[in-house]
Amino acid sequence: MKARTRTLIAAPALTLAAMFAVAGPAAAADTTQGDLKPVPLNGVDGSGSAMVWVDGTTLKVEFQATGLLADSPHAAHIHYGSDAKNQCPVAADDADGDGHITTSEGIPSYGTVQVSLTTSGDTSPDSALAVDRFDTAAGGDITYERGEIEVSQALADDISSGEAAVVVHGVDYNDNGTYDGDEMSDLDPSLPAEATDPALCGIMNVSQMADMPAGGVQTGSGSTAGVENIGLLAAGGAAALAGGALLIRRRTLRTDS
Ligand SMILES: [Cu+2]
Repeated sequence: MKARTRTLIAAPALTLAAMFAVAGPAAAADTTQGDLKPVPLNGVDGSGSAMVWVDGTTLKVEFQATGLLADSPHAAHIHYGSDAKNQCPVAADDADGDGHITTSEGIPSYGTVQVSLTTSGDTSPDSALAVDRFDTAAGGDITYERGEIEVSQALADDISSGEAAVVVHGVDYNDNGTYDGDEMSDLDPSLPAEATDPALCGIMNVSQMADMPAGGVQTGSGSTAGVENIGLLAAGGAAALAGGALLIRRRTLRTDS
């Protein structure tokens, strides 16, 4: 009889845990992915791949790229435009016919900067050219991972739709191993065009792989992620009703958009 009593007491706790597991952030994540390919005309012999997980209004982004100008900062962004083609540029997008695709010439294809894929600090479009906070591609390679990137609900929905682009910038037209040249950037006239013209681009299509990577939306680089998860679980029971209301509100917003 004691065992049965215990089971009855334990049951509500299990139910709450199960509710949280279903309504929790990890289960709600949308996964998008795409291959990074050279932007035509820009002389890049590189490649890569990227994944973007959307969990409510929080993003986790991973990308790998090779064949970039080594040891030079490479601005990287998520681009999107509601009135863009949401494709990567083609050679015909060289509007001024100078033989290169500038960042601006790519905007009708991939849209404007929505998220700056910096290694630290701000990730808004304000940091689009924060050259001291982008990966410098040691040996020409970048392995990027960052979680807990907060965006608006509208942008989260746009990315979840599978039409956003990951664009990595920075090329070397004259093949001399550094950003230079007489042609200046269309984004910042104090920088060479080589420093900002797009190198690699990929559209982040909706993925069949539904799972978040190990560590979820946490950066996963230390043991604190586990501690935060324990805190989340502890708060989960009390917050279950509030969380449910939030999910309903999100769905409403999504329907309206
Ligand atoms: Cu960009």
